[in-house]
Amino acid sequence: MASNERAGNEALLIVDLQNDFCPGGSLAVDEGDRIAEVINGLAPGFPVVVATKDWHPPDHISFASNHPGKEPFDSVPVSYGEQLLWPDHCVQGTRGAKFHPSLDQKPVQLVLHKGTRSDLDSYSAFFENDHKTPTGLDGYLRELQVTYLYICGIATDVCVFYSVTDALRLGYEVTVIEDAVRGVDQPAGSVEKALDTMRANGATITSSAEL
Ligand code: VGL
Ligand code: ZN
Repeated sequence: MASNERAGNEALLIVDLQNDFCPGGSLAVDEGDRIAEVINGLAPGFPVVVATKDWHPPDHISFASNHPGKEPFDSVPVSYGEQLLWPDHCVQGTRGAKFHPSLDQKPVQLVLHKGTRSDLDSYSAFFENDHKTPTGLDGYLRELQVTYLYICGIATDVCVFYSVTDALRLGYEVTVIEDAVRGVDQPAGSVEKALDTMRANGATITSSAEL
């Protein structure tokens, strides 16, 4: 099926295509900016397009800078388990938190901000990291009768992975667009592992050319 003939129950979910996750950003993912072109080609064909933004306050719990003596990629125990620490990124209102300029925002209907609370991180587009607090996205998609989700964006092994995992758990049919995702891959091999796990959990992994 050509990308301009998507069915009415299909939505495209673009995860965190923001400056800080692209080359030059504070938590840059290799080639993060390269996926914009692929996404721009696909998005106009979808009846529903949602984009998420990681959107943290400066005192966010996931920033190593807010934990004296800790470095990025260390972890700390928090109320909802272990929190992996990151360089400061996607601070609300900053340039790093903006969508990458190569992303065409015109087809995007809903922009969902996540990770907005100081004391709670959010990798998944559906639930905060306590795995209980919903973002509202499931309700939005259900009301629009969406049952098929095509997921792209950053990072394959973090926010894309957790969004796919929750989407499957919530009963959506999920396809990951392999040439429209990029990962942190820290530690090395985690992108491959994330793809394998998503496939094992029932996601389809495919390329944009096959849509
Ligand atoms: C992400 C690390 C920290 C992501 C967000 O969008 O994958 N990764 N915050
Ligand atoms: Zn974050």
